[in-house]
Amino acid sequence: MAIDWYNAFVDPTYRPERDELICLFYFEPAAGITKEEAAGRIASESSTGTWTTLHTLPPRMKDLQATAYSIEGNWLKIAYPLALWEEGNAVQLLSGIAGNIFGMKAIRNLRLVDVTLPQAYIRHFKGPHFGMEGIRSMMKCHDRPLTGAVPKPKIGFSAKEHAEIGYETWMGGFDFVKDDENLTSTPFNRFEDRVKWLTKMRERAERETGEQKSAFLNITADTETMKKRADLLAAAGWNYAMIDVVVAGTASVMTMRDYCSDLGLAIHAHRAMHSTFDRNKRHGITMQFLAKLMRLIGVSQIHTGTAVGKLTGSKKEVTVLADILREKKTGEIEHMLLEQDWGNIKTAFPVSSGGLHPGLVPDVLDIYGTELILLVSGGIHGHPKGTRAGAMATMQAIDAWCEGVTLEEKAKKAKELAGALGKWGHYKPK
Ligand code: CAP
Ligand code: MG
Repeated sequence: MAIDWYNAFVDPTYRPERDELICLFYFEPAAGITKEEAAGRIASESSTGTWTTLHTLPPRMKDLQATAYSIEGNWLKIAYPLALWEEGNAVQLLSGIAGNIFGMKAIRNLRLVDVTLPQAYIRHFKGPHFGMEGIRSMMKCHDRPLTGAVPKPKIGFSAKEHAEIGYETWMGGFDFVKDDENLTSTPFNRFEDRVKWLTKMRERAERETGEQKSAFLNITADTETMKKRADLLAAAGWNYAMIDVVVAGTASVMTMRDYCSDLGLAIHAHRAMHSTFDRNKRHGITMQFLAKLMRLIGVSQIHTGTAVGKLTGSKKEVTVLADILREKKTGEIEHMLLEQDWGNIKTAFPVSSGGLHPGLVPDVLDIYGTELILLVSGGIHGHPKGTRAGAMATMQAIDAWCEGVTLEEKAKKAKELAGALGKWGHYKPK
């Protein structure tokens, strides 16, 4: 009797069924292991198999086996029967396709690049509550990027100081104030106090500008605490909650999607910790997959990068991430993206943030167009004339792009923008 049966999971003649999940992996076999042997192990251990032949193997098991059906160089496609997966349980999906296989000795490197989710799988998920259109109606803003900023320095302000900076941000024309990913409820800035002070400042800014204003207050904590904080936000008339979705974990984000939806709260998803697993091009999980998972679960928006700012992510990656969130259907891009039809799942906003300032706004809008959330934080608070002038300079930069004129041209009549260009020009932080 053979020791193992991994080759039973490899079939280059196999053609996937319409209701099967398809995964694209990048893989490198360990020394002495062929690509077929490695592929068999990946398909086997992420579905029904194990390292050795078994005494008893009920025939129906065959129908549950995943099949490695395409091996092109170091690129592998595997088809997974629908019956393997619990309806509506994205956490279980990760246990399968992002589980043990990443630790196999026979695989030197493995990267989960993307997955095609069939309608038969997607229909068990609700997706985003509002969709981009719903967010735009909620914010009464339809013809430009939505804008926001995090008070900087990231953490250290009292709740009152934080809210006063928020007021200046709103008065400069921005739509949102955002907590930083590491600001939750610290001794010097308690969540409850921040809600109280920001609510006061929001009402004042809305009264004085006549514009709809909002904020992404960070509720990240254990799930029960997140529920209590979401209740507080809804009670104070807010329409958003922010969650660090990677560190909070897929299970709690699923719970909070429904909880926030019932409260009428959109979810702003920060992706802190994503770079621990998506930056290495040979091992880990891509941001494409994370963005897809979060749209499926139902966040309203998630960070997708700038290509020109201080954090990693190429122009191509950023563009692909925006499509994953905004498009009804996406086509295959070799070695990067599998085709996807989202069916009734609503859209989500890409969020561009990280080292941006007014001088980089045209670069970002050239990539994204106007369908995004643009977060410029250090890039407004660092303005020579302060936060409100920095926000005004950013709005002027957006106007310049929409009018098709250069920033320098616009700055002739826009002193805040001139001030920003004077300090940063078109500097790309690194
Ligand atoms: C940006 C930011 C965001 C990053 C997250 C920061 O501040 O608040 O957390 O953009 O990265 O803490 O760095 P600045 P990403 O605008 O002052 O740089 O968007 O890539 O997920
Ligand atoms: Mg931050």
